Amino acid sequence: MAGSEELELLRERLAGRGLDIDGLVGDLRALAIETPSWGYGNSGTRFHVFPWPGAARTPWERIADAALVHRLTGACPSVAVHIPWDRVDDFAELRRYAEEQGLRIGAVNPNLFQDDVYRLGSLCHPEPGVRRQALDHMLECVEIAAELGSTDLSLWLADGTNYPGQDDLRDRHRRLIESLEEVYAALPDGMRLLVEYKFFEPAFYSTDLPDWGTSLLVCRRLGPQAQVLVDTGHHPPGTNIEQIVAVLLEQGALGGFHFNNRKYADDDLIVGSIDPFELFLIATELVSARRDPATAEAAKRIALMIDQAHNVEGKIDAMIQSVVNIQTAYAKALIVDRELLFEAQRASDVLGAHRVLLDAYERL
Ligand code: LRH
Ligand code: MN
Repeated sequence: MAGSEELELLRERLAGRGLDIDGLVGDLRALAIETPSWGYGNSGTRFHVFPWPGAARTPWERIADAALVHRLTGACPSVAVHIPWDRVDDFAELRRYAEEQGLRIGAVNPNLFQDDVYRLGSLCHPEPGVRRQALDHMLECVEIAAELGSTDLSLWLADGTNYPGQDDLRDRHRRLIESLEEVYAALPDGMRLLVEYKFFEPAFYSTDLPDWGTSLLVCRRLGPQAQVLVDTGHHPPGTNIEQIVAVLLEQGALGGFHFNNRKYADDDLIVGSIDPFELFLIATELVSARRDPATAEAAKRIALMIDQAHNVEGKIDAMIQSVVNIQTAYAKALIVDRELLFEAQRASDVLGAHRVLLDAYERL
């Protein structure tokens, strides 16, 4: 690798700033990106699902495709699963199958949004019987995660309302807390509950976990094994996602990402395909926290997961492009001249500081 003119040039320039390129390449090689089983199958919109020839159809095929992406990239040692989409009769066998192919089962995602009984919600539903059914699914997923050797239970709730007055918003929040306290109590040591938020859809008036603040409050209420999951497609347009990431990193409350990109709503497009600069700024916050002794420990345990739907493109090709886009953003973040940045910030050199980031972004 050291042979290429360009790389040599970069090596000298970085060495000039006390940055050892082999060390940076080591950091990049250590970047572990988790791919979603559901990203390998056919997916679409409410308008149509366009079948892709050879797309994975079963949990086994989805894991095999994830293993292929890991062999090709060397950067995706784990695959997230979704229950019941990836339900099998013998989860120990699925675990063995994955491990035989060099893969670890990552986050287990319960599904509380595809059952008829969840019309008015699941863990926040007004009826105790429906909440019980949702809780039983969550508790089953805790067991499945343990059987699969997974340490992350990744929860996204579609729960919400469509009309003002449809339900009591304070009561829904109380039900959410009560339900999650029972789930939290069932978590074995070492297992995390990742609490994902989303500002709307499928609910169109209120969503019970709409934003990072509500997710953080819920996590704080539950305890240290509960952390916030930031899906980069779940914010109103114009939201400063890298600032949310910085605050959660500083609070030691960020447990994971669902990387994807959007132009309008929750479009689940390839990460970095619409706004690569935003992805670079998110990576810059992550690298900064990993370099800061005060936040490094927590920042190293953040799950870097992809969550996308590939409606018109090849699934494996799209996943590899996504991995490369994340690696590229992370590589650019690694070469940010931190000393120069801090100096310019301390000197209130507004554009000087801004140009330090632009320099790294445009250099690679
Ligand atoms: C919801 C979401 C959630 C998954 C689903 C596939 O929009 O981001 O993380 O369960 O997509
Ligand atoms: Mn998501």
